[in-house]
Amino acid sequence: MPVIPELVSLRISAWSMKARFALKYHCIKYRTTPYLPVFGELKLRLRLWEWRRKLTVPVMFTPKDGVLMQSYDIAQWADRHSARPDAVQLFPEGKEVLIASWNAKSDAVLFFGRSALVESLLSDPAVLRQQIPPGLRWLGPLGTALVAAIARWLRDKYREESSRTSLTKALDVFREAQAALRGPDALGPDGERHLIGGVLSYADMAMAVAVQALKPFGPSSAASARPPLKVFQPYQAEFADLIAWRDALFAKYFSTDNEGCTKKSD
Ligand SMILES: N[C@@H](CCC(=O)N[C@@H](CS)C(=O)NCC(=O)O)C(=O)O
Repeated sequence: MPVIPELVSLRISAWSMKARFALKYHCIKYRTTPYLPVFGELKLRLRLWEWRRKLTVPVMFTPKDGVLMQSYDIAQWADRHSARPDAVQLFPEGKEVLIASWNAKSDAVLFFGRSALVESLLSDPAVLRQQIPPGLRWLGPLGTALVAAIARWLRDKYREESSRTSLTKALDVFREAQAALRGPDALGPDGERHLIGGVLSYADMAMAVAVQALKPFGPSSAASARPPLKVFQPYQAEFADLIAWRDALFAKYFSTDNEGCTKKSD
C-alpha cells in the first residue's frame, strides 16, 4: 500500500473532479495516476484483480484503508483525514441523506453531460480532434479513429446511466439548486451561499462540478479540459447566478495554491 494516497483519475472526468475537490479542500497530499479508458481499465482490473464488476474511476489506493472505488467514498475518506487547519466537515452529522441526494442529482446532470459529450464527439470531427491527448497527436488520423473508438466504447459502457437521465432532468436539477441557493437558509455567516444550512458541504462540491456541464470553469482550471456542451449553451443566461456561485466556490476551494492549507487556525 502507498505511503500517500494514490488517486487513479481521468483528467476530463467530472467524477474524478468531485474526488479531487474534497481532497484539495482538506489539503490532503496524494499522487495522481492518470487513467485512459479501455487500456487503463485493463491495467486497473489486473491491479485490483477485479473481473466482474463495472470498473470506473476515480479509484483511490489509501495507505491504511484499502481501495476506495467511488468518488463519494473518497470524499468521505478525505473528511476523516483532513489536514486543513480550519476545515468544516463536508459530511456533517445528520445531513448525510441530504448530501447523498444532492450527489445523486449531480450524477443525473453528469450522466446526461457525459452522453451529450460522447454524442458530440461522435458527430463532430472538430470536437473529436480536440480530445486527442497531446501525446497521441503524432498518430494523425489513427489518433482520431482511436478517440472515436473510445467514445463508442464509453457510450456502450454507460448506456444504462444515460437512459436514466435527460436534458429536462438536468435542467430541473439546476433549477432546484438555483432556488435553494436563492433561499434565505442558504446564506452563511461568512456571506457565502451554500446548499445546506448556509455551510460548505460536499453537496456544494458535487453540484459545483455538475455546473461544469452547463459551462466549464475558466481556462486556468483543470476543468477546462472538458469542452463546452452546445446543448446547455442556451441556458447559460438563465443560470448565470448558479455559474457565478460555482466560479466563486472553485476559485476559493479548488485553486492550485489553496491558501486555506497554509493559513493558521484562529
Ligand atoms: N459512481 C462512480 C462513477 C464514476 C464514473 O462514471 N467514472 C467514469 C467517468 S467518465 C469513468 O470511469 N470513465 C472511464 C471508463 O469508464 O473507463 C463514482 O462516483 O466514482
